[in-house]
Amino acid sequence: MPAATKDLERKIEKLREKIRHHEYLYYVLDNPEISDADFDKLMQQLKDLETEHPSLVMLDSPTQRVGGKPREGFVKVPHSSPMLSLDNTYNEEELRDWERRVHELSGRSDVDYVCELKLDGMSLALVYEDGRLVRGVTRGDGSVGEDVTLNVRTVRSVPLSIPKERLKKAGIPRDFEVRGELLMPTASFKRINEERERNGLPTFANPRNFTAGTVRQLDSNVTAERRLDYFPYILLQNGRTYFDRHSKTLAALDAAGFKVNQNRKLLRSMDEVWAFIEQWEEKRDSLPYEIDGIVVKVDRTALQDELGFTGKAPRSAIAYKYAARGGVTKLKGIRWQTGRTGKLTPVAELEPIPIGGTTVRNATLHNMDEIRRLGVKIGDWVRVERGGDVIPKVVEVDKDHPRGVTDVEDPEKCPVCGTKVVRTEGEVDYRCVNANCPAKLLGTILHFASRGVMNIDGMGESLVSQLIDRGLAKNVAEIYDLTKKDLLSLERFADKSAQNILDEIENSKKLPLERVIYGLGIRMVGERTAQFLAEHFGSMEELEQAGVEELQNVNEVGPRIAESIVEFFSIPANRKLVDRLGEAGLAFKGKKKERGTKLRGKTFVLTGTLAKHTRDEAKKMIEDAGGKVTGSVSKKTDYVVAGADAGSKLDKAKELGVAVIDEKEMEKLAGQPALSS
Ligand code: 0OX
Repeated sequence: MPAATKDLERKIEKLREKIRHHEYLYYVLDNPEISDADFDKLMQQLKDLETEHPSLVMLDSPTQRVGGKPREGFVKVPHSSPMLSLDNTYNEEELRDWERRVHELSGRSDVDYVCELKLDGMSLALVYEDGRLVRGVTRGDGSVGEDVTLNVRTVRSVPLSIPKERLKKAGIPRDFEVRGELLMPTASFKRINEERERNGLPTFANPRNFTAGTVRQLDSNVTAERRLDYFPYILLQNGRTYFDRHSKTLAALDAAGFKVNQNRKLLRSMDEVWAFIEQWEEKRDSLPYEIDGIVVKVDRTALQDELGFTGKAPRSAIAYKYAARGGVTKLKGIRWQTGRTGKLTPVAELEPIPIGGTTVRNATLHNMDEIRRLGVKIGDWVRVERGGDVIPKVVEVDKDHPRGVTDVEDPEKCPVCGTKVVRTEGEVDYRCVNANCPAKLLGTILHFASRGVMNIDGMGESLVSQLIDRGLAKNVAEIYDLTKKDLLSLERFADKSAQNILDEIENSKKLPLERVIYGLGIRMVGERTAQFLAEHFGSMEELEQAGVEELQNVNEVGPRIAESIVEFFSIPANRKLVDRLGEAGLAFKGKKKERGTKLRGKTFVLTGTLAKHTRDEAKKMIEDAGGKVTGSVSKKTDYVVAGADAGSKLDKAKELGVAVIDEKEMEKLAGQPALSS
């Protein structure tokens, strides 16, 4: 190898190390030392170098987290040793019984324990060979799991490789396996679920289900966006525990750069264990993820081996489950609630019940299908649960109580405006189709003001309802006409709180064009689409005037979204509203992202593994040249770019007679100099 290449290789590897270090500070330690912008700059430098020198791209490069070969399904993989589960206890007595058995079976009474939080996620094994992540496998049935490596690679707290020296220092062999918990932090869960709700997509009941759905996504781009996190607690070599104490395992994983949960403790008696359990029951709401209990583990590996297993669980560990924050209460009735998009949601009206420190009077029942699935009738006693921040929900009918007799009826009219509701063929939800329904107005203003949109902190349901009732907010633009006097006339407003809201409103004017577009609440225009629209058109005026054809040149905008946008701007009241927002001084100009025109109007589908580019890079290349990349092949597809192991999309292209090209031809079409491999 020429010396120049060697130098370059060293330079690239040094840059990768630097990026890995900052990823570690950010995603594992939660303590970044540089700004996001500076981090992005480093990443861009690396991407540029790798694009220039594709032969030097390595699988463990920080640029390679997303992408790779899409699979039609997930391959089954046997575990190196059974992936065990935990037995549960529900009160102090059961826990003390467990301790007694440990003492009896081991013949010792001086047992050390490690307490860990019981994270409410899903267990996942990661296999490393020569310090590199080679496989991520779900628990499955405990003996055989599913290979979800491509998705696991997108989890930023999972190291793709660990330097030799670091492993050595941590005392970990080069080939090893870790097992731990994959989870979705509550904030991501809330944000993504709310966005799905706003865009009319089905929502997930809790972060655990969302995690399971996310790790089994066929498109790793989706997994990457959902920001999962991973906390390991087991270290194996050839299927066996490596260290002689569990506390050493956790310390070693920590030292190797894994995100080991810090809320753990080595304890020397069951009284100390009990104190730990009680302490965390109080504090569980302050955590950024959900826990459902505490896991108590015997520290010494030799003692663990001696204790053995019962069925699928080790006798050396036990879960103490906190009572689910829920309870059983009577369902007094059901009322329908109209949201921003006109969707009607059934809300259970309950006999008030205290759950986790608040009194719960209402809980969601999602939709009519869920009501049928639960078989719930008015007058039933139902079990209601609530997770950390999540809306309480009815989870089952308690059949030990006398059953209710009144069936839940499908809604006929919008509960707010009285308009007859409609249900489109094949859809689960009923909708109010009255454009002027006040419930839609409430939802629209709440969406507009919410975090991630116009960020008007303090503008919640109670304030917005009052504004609507008093005729002070007949549309979102009128927020910008509010005066201090208006606010002082409302309940619970004093000079200071009124001024705070006015300051928040003023600050929202500084937010960029994409936020304003998102805030308009156009159906099917979520955060990402709003961003692409802002980049494509560069101004509200241009967006307003765009036709269905032009709109479809925007990244990820298809005919349905394009029509929804055109329809929105065709309504005179909406145009007037937009004008008023402009007059109020909101950002109507953005930065057009200059894109080439070579591939304008051309639609591409990528399939298989490309040799020189990641999927993201190929997509960017096509988009930068004005083309569009979509996920499925249809008659409208102009080109299918096929890499190695292309699957059903390639077959479909052939069937429809769509042009199939390779990576080199794609580069040529996009006007890129063909890179040599
Ligand atoms: C958790 C968790 C789960 C696994 C089988 C034997 C020990 N959900 O946080 N399991 C374990 O360990 C078990 N530890 C945990 N912290």
